[in-house]
Amino acid sequence: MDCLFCKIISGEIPSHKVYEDEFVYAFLDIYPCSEGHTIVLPKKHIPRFTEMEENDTSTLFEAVNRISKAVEKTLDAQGLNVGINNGEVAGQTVPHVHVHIIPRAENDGGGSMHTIVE
Ligand code: DGP
Repeated sequence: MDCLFCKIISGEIPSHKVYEDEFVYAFLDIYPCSEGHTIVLPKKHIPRFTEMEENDTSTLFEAVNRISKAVEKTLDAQGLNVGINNGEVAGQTVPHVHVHIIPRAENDGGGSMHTIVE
């Protein structure tokens, strides 16, 4: 499978691993929006979020919730953006479903989801 994130999961491409279990892999984003910017993905190759089966989304988001709490605590972040770019027009550059966890702090200069559509 010629997929960048599948290669990261298999270890063919190195990554800074944050978490791994049977279904999910998490690692630090190479172009972080803030310190600790983490990507969580299902090990199963599924191109887009809207192609996922419901039970796979449950498994993914249970892990996202657990990892979000750990990231927030570890970095003492004041908040997080947790989100998915679904499809190229929405900014998805790697066609393997992934969730961004982006730690936020007051006055960090970043916007909110609204900034995209305003
Ligand atoms: P998206 O734009 O939602 O498809 O996010 C893809 C993210 O993947 C982007 O923020 C940068 C990150 N990324 C791309 N290539 C690599 C890589 O080789 N290693 C790591 N750690 N992250 C990568």
